[in-house]
Amino acid sequence: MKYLWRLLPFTFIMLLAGCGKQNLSALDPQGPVAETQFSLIRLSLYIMIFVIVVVFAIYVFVLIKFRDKEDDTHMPKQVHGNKALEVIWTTIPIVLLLILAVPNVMETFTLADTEPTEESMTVRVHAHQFWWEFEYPDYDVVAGQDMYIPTNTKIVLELEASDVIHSFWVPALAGKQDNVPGIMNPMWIEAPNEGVYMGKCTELCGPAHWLMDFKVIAVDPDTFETWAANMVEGPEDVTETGNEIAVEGREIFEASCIACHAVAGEGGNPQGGPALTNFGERTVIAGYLPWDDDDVNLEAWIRDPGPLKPGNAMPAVADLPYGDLNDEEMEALIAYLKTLKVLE
Ligand code: HEC
Ligand SMILES: [Cu+2]
Repeated sequence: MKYLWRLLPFTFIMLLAGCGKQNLSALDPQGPVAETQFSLIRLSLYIMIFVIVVVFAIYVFVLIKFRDKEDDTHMPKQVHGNKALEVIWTTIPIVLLLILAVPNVMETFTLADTEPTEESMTVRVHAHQFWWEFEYPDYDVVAGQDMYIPTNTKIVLELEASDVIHSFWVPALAGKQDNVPGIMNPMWIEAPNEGVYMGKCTELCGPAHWLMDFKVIAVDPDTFETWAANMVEGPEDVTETGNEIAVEGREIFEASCIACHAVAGEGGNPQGGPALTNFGERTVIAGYLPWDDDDVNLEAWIRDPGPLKPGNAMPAVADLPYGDLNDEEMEALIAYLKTLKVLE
């Protein structure tokens, strides 16, 4: 007890951590889905608070009024049934449940309306141990880790999983829903403002489950169209930009990486690992590792991703066809990865 105050600074840190605009809170809902869900949470909370206040008020009143007094005979007045009371305490809960039920049922239909329309856009969300793949069937685009969406557009998500059960959660945009192998679970989101909405896997799916983060990046519809078109087209060809080091890097990439990583325009296999078409625009590596200016984390990831994200499916570079990389080769490969951009 004496040392409990030492925990105080941590409490403050935790409070402060909640302050930055991270878009990671269901209590700061954005868009129609999260706002509806939050209003239902609030409604049930208010009803519960009302019940607790009334029950406790009666409880305290009874405690005081009927407490043991000195001149008491210890035998309160005996009553047998009271119709009025019975009616009251049956009716009040029924009314409260109705107040709770009617908006819940109505909103459930709105939230479950995942039928694609003229205005909506569909994204298939494939969850893998331990990364996310976003497929845009209307655009023929496959993207890894970052899900770009246009603002103020209904996005119908078709959740799927390729190995075990995962769960898709972008707290500021919508409640969580499971990605189950062999089953397509639909849901929808809509982002009112441009910005980054943080997402997490919320189903224990293996050793690196806790690092299975992703982003929803909402951009204005015009930017989205540019993005989608360029994601099909692929990034600028490095041989045309005269970036000699990157050209060298691309050779290593084609020898060792393309078997699992797709780059539009280059080919490759998007099933083995995240598509890297726009990797140069990521701010983190593998969902969580900050991409620092000196590329320390990126180099560490390529050299040996195992310890950084336990159980992930990417081999160490030394075990790939091109073999281990010396510093220059690593620099070339990273220079190439940095050219993989489709916006700007
Ligand atoms: C056997 C398949 C495989 C090969 C070969 C492979 N990777 Fe990967 N890579 C993966 C998988 C799977 C992931 C996702 C890991 C995770 O986050 O769980 C990944 C993730 C990455 C990421 C992070 C992507 C992101 O969106 O943040 C980078 C960068 C990367 N790999 C680079 C490379 C490079 C460079 C090579 C070649 C030297 C390579 N990979 C070879 C499977 C592979
Ligand atoms: Cu997961």
